[in-house]
Amino acid sequence: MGVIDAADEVLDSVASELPDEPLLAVALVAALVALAIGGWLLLGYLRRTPGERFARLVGGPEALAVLMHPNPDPDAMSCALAVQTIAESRETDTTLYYPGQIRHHENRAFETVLDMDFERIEEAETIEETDVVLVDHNEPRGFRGSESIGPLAVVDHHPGDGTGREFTDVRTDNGACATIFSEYFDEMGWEPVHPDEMATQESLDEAIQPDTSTALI
Ligand SMILES: [Mn+2]
Repeated sequence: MGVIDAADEVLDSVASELPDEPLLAVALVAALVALAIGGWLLLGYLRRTPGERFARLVGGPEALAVLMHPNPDPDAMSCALAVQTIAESRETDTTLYYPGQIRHHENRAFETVLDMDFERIEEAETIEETDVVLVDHNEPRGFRGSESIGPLAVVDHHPGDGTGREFTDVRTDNGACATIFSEYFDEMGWEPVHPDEMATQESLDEAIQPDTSTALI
């Protein structure tokens, strides 16, 4: 409604005053229709929440890399898990990478208890995927060739100038990057699944699994 109705009205009024030249008339109508469709698409795009735009983006490529900052902490790890959850619900294979080490006891426990599968990298070549999403930092660092990575998307809460090619959501007033991803899930209408309901859940797409919600909290 709205744009379409308005375009209809315009088309009607134009039709009554169409020039006698048939080609010109056709061109005029075609231009108006193109304008109406363009406006409608633009409105749809603007109305989409950041979470929905992010989900569409990471659902695009066949394979996706998620990059955490060096020596990742629970915030970085939970965000990487959140990206994986969203991307894999859209059939995008996802690999989670980190430079440095996961050494602190609490960080190791986080990785073990939540049964996460992270790839440690020392150089950029290890990342095979073309599309990289950066979480909890906005400029790749801490490995050889990090400057060669041009991220597809950046989601972060630290100050800095790093941006993604197609998507940048940096909220420096947020205490945690995980808060941003919790909002994405909220905006998309995803609900957490209770561990007891895992077995009976028909599809785990568009549902937040216990590991992911635990990590984000
Ligand atoms: Mn953080």
